[in-house]
Amino acid sequence: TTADVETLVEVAERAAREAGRLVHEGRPERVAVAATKTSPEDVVTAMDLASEELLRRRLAELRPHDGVLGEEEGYVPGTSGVTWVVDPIDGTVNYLYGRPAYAVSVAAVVGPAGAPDPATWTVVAGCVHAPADGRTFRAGRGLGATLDGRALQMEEPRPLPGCLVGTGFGYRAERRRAQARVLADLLPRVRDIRRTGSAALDLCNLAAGQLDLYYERGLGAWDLAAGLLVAQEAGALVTGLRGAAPGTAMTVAGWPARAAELVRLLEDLDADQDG
Ligand code: LIP
Repeated sequence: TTADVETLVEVAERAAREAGRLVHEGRPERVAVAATKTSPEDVVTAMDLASEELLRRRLAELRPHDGVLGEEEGYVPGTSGVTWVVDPIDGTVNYLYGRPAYAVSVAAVVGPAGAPDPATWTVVAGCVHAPADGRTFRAGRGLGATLDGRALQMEEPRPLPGCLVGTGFGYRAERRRAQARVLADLLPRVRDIRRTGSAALDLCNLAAGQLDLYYERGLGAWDLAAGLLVAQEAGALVTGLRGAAPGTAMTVAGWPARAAELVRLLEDLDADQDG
């Protein structure tokens, strides 16, 4: 029901804000260079773990019968049919360098038994909280999406050559070579490309009109869940290639007609293949 969805959105926001505070206030001043005792990467990993632990603790307290899937500690099933899909820090490289484009992403999903899968889940509530730039995106299925309480509604963008397109890259060299090849074909056909470094924020920025389109290959469920709902509730089509659901193979998001155009282009470029 609407009240149930509203409750889940409240829980998502409360958990995301709390973890966001921990991550933001706990970031050492000069984490990127202060590599005396541990490496900067270790600091980030430790904060990822601490943030996920806090999320799990708070969700267990507020929603004791729900399951949780998190980037760091995997899937713990529940009994209620609701599973929380959490990313304790989305945009860890930005976090490492003190760049503000990182966020805590918390979503509630329902679907078949087992670990949540973007091919079969329904995301019902989500919050993406970016503590360093002080923005909070919320969405409830059927209830719309907001940024800091203001309703988000996408507008029809310009034709493709005028579109600002967000994307992201995987971490492995072979995947990156394939992604660079796709980019070489795409870049001359669009206004410009942005690589923000947080998939969750890319989807939210799309909802807020700061991007016209977004695509990325290789997303994890935790990168995708909350941002997907924010984008959908703001009017975006979020889809995969060749009729597939959005997910690891490919996620494309944007104003429906324009997203469909980008899907066709990415299909022609075999953007879902490494070869
Ligand atoms: C990252 C993303 C980034 C994407 C990377 C990675 P992390 O998440 O959100 O935009 O391009 O592939 O998944 O590792 O910072 O949680």
